[in-house]
Amino acid sequence: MSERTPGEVVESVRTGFAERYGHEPDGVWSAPGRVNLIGEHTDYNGGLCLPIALPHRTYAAASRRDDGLLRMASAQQDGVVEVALDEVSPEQPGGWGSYVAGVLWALREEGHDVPGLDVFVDSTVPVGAGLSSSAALECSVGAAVSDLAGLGLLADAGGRARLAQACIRAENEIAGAPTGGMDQSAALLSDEATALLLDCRSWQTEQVPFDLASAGYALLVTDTHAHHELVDGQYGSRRDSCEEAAGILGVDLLREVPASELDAALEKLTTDELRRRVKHIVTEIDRVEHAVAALRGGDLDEVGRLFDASHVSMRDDYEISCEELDVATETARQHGALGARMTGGGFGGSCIAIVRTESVGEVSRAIDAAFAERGLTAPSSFPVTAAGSARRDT
Ligand code: GAF
Repeated sequence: MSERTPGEVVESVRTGFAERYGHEPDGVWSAPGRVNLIGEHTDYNGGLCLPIALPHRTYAAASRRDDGLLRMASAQQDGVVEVALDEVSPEQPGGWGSYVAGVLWALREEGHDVPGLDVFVDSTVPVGAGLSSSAALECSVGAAVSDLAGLGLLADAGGRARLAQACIRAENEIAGAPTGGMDQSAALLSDEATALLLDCRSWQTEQVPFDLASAGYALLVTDTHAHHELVDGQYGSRRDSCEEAAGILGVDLLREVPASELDAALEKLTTDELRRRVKHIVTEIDRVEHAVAALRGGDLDEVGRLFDASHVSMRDDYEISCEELDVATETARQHGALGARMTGGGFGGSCIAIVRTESVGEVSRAIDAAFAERGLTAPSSFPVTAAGSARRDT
């Protein structure tokens, strides 16, 4: 986990830019990673989710070019990747550059006049940890393009929502990851000390107060360091199952199945697997509504119970957990967490737990010990608070 301050990363990204390109950047923009409090795999079903933005951010130093060329470099990658904006496609430039180039491509597809760019990025969001490093990259670049092309998309929630949609298209259509939009929305629309209640059917948002510290609690994130890769087929196969089930049930999106009609819907499905997948989605959307009510009512015990129920649903019905996530969440509970659940796409990545502030060290050490006992790679645990969204830094 990087301990660099935002000011240090802004400085280092400016220096890295100047070293690569031989001139100063026009500015530096940044966007956060996220953890989702609850509402997993609901976004592509038009459902509800409740992410917070992390203090960890990706920073993009950028300057305009007038020749339609995009050049990209990163503190975390070797070399400079180049592509002409007219040639951006799912094959070009490929690799990490697709997440950058895809954003410029998508904004052009939306009819915006987007110039070429020199970009240098650096990040404090752990990569492959399920903390949304891809969306942080897309949205930091999207913020830079919006300002440098004079699009004004950062000025209000409507513009930010349009920029989020462009970043979602970049990820789906150029980077080839069939994700659902929660992460880009979190990176662009979150506020400090609040969680973002996101309705992924209407794309309406509401801010829900999220300040565990004043109640004596902390949100502990554990990066299990277990493999997490969204383009490896498992995520897509869950999405396919949901679309298949929606087809059988005669709805466009599983969001249209109310929790009160779940049993009747399950009877219509043809396989146990489809029944389990639908059960997770319908109950998870319901849990988001209850979690929002519990947070608004200051009932953290209930939020913890909902975290636990969500984890069980993802482990047993959606089948996206793994040994590391189960061990970390179970250990956190045994050491007094009000609740714990995996967060993000699953199959590795991170989990979250609500723990008493004074127990953060004890719970982290207990998780380390449980991993060591089982011969699992050592995890990293760290408390987080809800941070702000994409912005211009200099
Ligand atoms: C990943 C995806 F990118 C999101 O769209 C969402 O589906 C999430 O997994 C699961 O809730 O982060």
